[in-house]
Amino acid sequence: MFVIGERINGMFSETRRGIEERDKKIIQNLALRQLRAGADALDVNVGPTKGKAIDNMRWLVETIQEATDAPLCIDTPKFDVMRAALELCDNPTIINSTKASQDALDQYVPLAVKTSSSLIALTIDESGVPKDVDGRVAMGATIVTKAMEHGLPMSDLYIDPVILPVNVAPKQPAAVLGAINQLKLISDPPPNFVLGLSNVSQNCKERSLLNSAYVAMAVGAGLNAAVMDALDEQLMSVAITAEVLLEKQLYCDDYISAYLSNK
Ligand code: THG
Repeated sequence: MFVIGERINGMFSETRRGIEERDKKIIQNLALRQLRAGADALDVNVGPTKGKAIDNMRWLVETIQEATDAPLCIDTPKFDVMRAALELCDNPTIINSTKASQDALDQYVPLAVKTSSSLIALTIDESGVPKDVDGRVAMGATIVTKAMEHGLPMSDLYIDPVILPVNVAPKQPAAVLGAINQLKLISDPPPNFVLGLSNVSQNCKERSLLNSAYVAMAVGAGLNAAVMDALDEQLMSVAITAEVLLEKQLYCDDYISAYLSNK
């Protein structure tokens, strides 16, 4: 499982304060704690911070890169902010994200190819998030076709079938799993599959339990990456265990520590 730590996001009050007060220690500590807990990459999202998004994003990228050379996952819906961040990134980078409309794909897929970045593409277009499996599969097919057209290898493409909170959209968790199952079959080799896992439990009680149960189900459907809370030990252990049970990782008596120390 490719774990993208979610904590460097202005949605969290501690991170927001770090960005607004230009407090490098807060951000660098969050970066290192997530990597120590098993994150492979770090999501970088300015969220609802004061100031210009482009300045905040540039500062975040530079601040994190002073502390680590882990891959960054630049999380912004704004193309100019994305381009500015990619210019500063020294290491392999993930573009998070593009929508599945033709115009957006024609902008973002060439940007990924030109900058040798991976690309997360959401199954969202002008009409929003599809309500069912079929809508997601149709958009996933559009994304794969565009990636092939522009020469982006499937190993660099991550399809995100967009999970919504279970308390307001109770049919969506199952629809997302159905979409991953079907989309795995449309291309050989298949692309990667990613989710913003914590979305599923937003504004719910028992967040860790919901996230943990869902990650096990999603890994079973074919999920191989997630923007997730790497600092939640139970969640990380369940994700690793799900992979052991599908023989994506080898079992040994100490498989959790073996997995984490192999990072
Ligand atoms: N897909 C992709 N990227 C994404 C998402 C996605 N990036 C952003 C988001 N969705 C995933 N990251 C988060 C980060 C935080 C929360 C949810 C998803 C979250 N935050 C607390 C809340 O809203 O309750 C913040 C409050 C706090 O603790 O301070 O839940 O879907 N590709």
